Amino acid sequence: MHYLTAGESHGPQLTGIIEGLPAGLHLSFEEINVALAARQGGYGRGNRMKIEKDQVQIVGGVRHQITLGSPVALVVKNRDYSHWSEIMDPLAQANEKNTLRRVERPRPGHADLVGGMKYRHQDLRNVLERSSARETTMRVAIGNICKQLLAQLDIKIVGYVQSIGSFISPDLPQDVAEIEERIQQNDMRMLDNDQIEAVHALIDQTKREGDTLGGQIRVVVENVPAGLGSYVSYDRKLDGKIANAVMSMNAMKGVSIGDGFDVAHKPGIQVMDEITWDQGHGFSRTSNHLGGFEGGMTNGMPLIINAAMKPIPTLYKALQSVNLKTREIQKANVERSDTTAIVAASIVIESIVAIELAKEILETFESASFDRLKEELDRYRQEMQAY
Ligand code: EPS
Repeated sequence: MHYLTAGESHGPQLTGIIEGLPAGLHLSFEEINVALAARQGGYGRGNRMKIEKDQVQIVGGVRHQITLGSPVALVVKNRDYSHWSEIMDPLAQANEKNTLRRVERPRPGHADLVGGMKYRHQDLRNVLERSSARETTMRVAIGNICKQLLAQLDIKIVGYVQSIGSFISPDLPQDVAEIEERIQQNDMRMLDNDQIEAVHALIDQTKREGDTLGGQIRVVVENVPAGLGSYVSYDRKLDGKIANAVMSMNAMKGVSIGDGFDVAHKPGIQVMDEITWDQGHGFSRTSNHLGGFEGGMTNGMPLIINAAMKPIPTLYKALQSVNLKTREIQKANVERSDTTAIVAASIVIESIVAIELAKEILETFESASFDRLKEELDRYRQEMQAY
């Protein structure tokens, strides 16, 4: 399975095509729209999210809510395009009026400057329109389809906010249902409700200062069969593929598995997960420091993937930049933005991990028909248990 997205932040629409989904998969479009709404939410988002009401349209590959095995084509319209239709018109020739909102003072930390240098753009709007995290809308739609596929194979996944500023979730539950219940009780997708008021205050204060915040995200996946991915070649290691995909999300600066960077300063006895066996489950581990991966393969324990997001680079209190035309030192362009998009990012990273897992499963097992895929996976699970 592979996919492609296209579309600019203030262009007419976002478009996605997924190739390689099995036929016979039942899809709920309501569920995709719920995920899109969740991506728009969270405390600390800016005004763009008040304009948009993201809804997916399916324009290929599905009939009567069931996939056909042909490419699935998706569209999400940008409502904001009505305000930008002249400036973003794909067909009109450039003139004085439709080039008014030029961006010439690149924002430090954004793709603006290097994107302009690489693609020879003098108006950096040509970079920011595509490098904007608006693109992740389509990845959430595609990710939710993959999440539905995984759910129908009894694999559950959830992404949540592990930390923002100095507020860190105290414990590490690995039970997806428990995590879901706890994060639905607040608008930060955090485990600990008691912290939320203080987190809101931090975001409000940061906004007043014209500044932004990043944070950490954790994704937990439950009931993944052992043996996905492979140790035999570097490019078949599933933890590597997931890390690559997580880093493809805007603003991610770190990715780790299980105890992550902490393993570097712990002795081996505290890091390895001891092996146990029982008749009902077969082999398992007594702990999960390694986050469900050994030798680049899933080991049957829950997957734990962590991601570190840098603060959004668009600052209302602009940092130093250089004007592309005059070469004068000036403040960077100020574009409308969010104080933090960490909640949105937790949905996006969850989606990205779902996509990578779905890809791996569809590559490992026969995948023309969803029912046959399920039968094969069930047989494989039995074999793993009996080993
Ligand atoms: C985003 C849409 C964008 C930003 C944000 C994420 O909308 P606009 O640029 O119209 O305000 O809110 O993108 C950025 C912060 C960025 O630097 O690109 C979205 O849909 O998630």
